[in-house]
Amino acid sequence: MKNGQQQMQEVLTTYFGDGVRSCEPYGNGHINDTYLVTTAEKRYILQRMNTVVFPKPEELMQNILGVTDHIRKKVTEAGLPSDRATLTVVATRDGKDFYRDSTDGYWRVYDFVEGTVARDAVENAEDFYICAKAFGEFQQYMADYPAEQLFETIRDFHNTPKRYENLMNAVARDRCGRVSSVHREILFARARECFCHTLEDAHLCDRIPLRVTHNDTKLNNILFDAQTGAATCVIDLDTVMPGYSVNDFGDSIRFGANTAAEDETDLSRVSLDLTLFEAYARGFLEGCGGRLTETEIEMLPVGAVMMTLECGMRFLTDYLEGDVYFKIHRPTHNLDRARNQFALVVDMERKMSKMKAIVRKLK
Ligand code: ADP
Ligand code: GN1
Ligand code: MG
Repeated sequence: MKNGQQQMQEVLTTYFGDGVRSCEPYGNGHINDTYLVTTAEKRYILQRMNTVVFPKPEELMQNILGVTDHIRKKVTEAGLPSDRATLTVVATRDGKDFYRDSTDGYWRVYDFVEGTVARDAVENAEDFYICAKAFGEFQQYMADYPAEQLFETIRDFHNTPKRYENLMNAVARDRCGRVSSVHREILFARARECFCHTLEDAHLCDRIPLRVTHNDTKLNNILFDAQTGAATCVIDLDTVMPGYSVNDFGDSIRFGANTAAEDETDLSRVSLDLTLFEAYARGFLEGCGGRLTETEIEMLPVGAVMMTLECGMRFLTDYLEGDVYFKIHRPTHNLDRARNQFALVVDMERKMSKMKAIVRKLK
């Protein structure tokens, strides 16, 4: 049986022979194990794909190759430089797009997108506007992508009623004996059960369409040019699937327009920054280039509350299930995150009419 270090050596040799100078953990993602690999010539991102989260890594990689090819083509057609505009998958030395190691671990390598930075917090409204425009443009690029070619990498990923159901199932199981300590949080979710259906119902009544969306529009899933601050590359393409545009909007607001970090435990610091909300709404609408329908635009604030509530329920579910999904760095990390997201939901509900007024003004 190989230990972790031997396993890593096997992977590095498969990709780089004996050319590796260093290999260090990298970034702040919650899902994959990410490493920065340096060779004499170049830098790379090596990721061990999370097969608990993504049970079919072959399909996942097929999606990524399709999506990155498509974006590269679109950018080239628009006469823009394409070298850093999307992720580039690097093949193993024997030409495979990913590597399955001898213990069934799945690995992939991307070119490191040089001269860029990922940010974990919004520094100013202008940066957030730039991020919004990039995620909006991403939807434009993907508008003519054949959705039937995309595998559903995580079933019911943003199906909020299903997320609610998962939470209630976790409560019933109480696998780790934690339910007694989170009654308030469970009641909080229960009180919003009806709201969870808003977008699914709107879709069923043909009020909002399914589009090819990113589905994980966190600020740190965009790389900014370190010199100019321009958005260079949308990354973390694991969840590109059919979804609702308002959820792509909402997930960015959830993360970036929170006045506190996602895991801040001092809940008095958690609130929705309406200036950032407005900057993002402006950028997103511009980026989408007039493609969103009137109803989608009207429902953008609903997307913000939906993604925040859903994410809070997902963190709470994971806490009850024993922290098996999201990476944690302290024992109550998922609970802290859930409480934080629920506090943000409360502030968003309070500010709903203001969010609506902003969106109406920008329309
Ligand atoms: P996760 O799914 O765990 O969030 P990501 O694919 O988002 O994993 O990668 C985690 C972090 O690694 C990103 O937030 C970013 O900082 C960095 N990163 C990922 N891919 C690249 C790349 N090709 N070039 C530079 N940085 C990258
Ligand atoms: C995860 O992979 P990352 O860290 O960009 C998660 C998102 C959550 C987010 C919460 C595939 O995003 O859905 O909103 O954590 N990604 C997946 O921070 O579940
Ligand atoms: Mg990420």
